[in-house]
Amino acid sequence: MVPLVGLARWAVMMKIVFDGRQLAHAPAREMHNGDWTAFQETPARAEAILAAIGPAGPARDFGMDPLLAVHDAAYLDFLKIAHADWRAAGRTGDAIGYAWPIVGRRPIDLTRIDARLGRYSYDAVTPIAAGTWDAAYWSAQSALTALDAVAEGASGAFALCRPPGHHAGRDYCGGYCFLNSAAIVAAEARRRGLGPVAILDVDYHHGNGTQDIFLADPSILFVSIHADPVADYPFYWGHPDEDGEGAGRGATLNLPLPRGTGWGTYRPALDRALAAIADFGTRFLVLSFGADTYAGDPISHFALQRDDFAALARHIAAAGLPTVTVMEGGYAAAELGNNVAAFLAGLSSNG
Ligand code: Q9C
Ligand code: ZN
Repeated sequence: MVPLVGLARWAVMMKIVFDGRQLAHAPAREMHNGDWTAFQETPARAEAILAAIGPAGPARDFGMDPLLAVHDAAYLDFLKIAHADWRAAGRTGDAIGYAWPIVGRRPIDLTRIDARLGRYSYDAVTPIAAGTWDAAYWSAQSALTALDAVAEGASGAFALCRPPGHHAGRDYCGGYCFLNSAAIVAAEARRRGLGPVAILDVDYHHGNGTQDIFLADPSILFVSIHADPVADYPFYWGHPDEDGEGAGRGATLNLPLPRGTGWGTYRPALDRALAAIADFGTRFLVLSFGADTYAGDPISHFALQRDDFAALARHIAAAGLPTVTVMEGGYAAAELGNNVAAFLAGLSSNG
């Protein structure tokens, strides 16, 4: 094998799961700052990561039950047929909503595709293409396969989830996400008696879907380090006063950071996150990993470098918890593979 000159080679020593059917989701474009631009969450992202981290094992099929433990059945039915309904309505291209029922409208059970797109989504960056359901289904199954490896005794496993999941809630898609793999893994880990379960979300964007799913649930801790939503997507979630609801008060922790954040600012927030995870009595960790905190990310504004991903991962690994890592965002195509490889190498290290 010819070593790559000038590039650190990162040895990734953990089970990696990916299913080729996850490539089927390939919308053409998204709404960005008032214009149509090329869709960022491309199949090429997964291919770049695979090229850098080595071969992946296939997903096993755990069926619909673990998905239904987190998502609304009517939402899943909608996702399965939304693109076909769109075509049946005489449309071309990808299905996308243009009217949303803002909070306070009655949940009327309408059938028109546009009404249903609005009902089950909250933004205009998440088109549904012909292959979306299949890709999202196998993305979630990859995550469940990674969980299975850890439940069988592996210290960690990585699911190359794509499409990502952390912006998807119980009954909505958004932020390029359809099925919330991190939440599905967390709920399934709890069901298997592996808890207490914590979810640590280190994607650049707040994991609003994951937060919503467990907001009133005291049994799963959700901790997120992300760009301050005052200035960044998803705007309406991820503020520091959001700490859970009802019985779930105290089981949500939001640590927003300013634009420009590098490792020096990030690390103290990570220490707080890990302290909360330890205090919770966590015995099983689900890690929502986004590489969009990278300095060169085209849609984000943090300043982490490739080596910082290794340091970030080593700090998390020092907690010594069985961990399922699921891929979320990361859009700097040329560096994405190396950044993910650095992160996974750091996770595999012992301290
Ligand atoms: N002007 C994930 O990283 N659009 N989703 C941002 C910036 C939405 C990101 C536009 C970003 C969604 C999984
Ligand atoms: Zn993101």
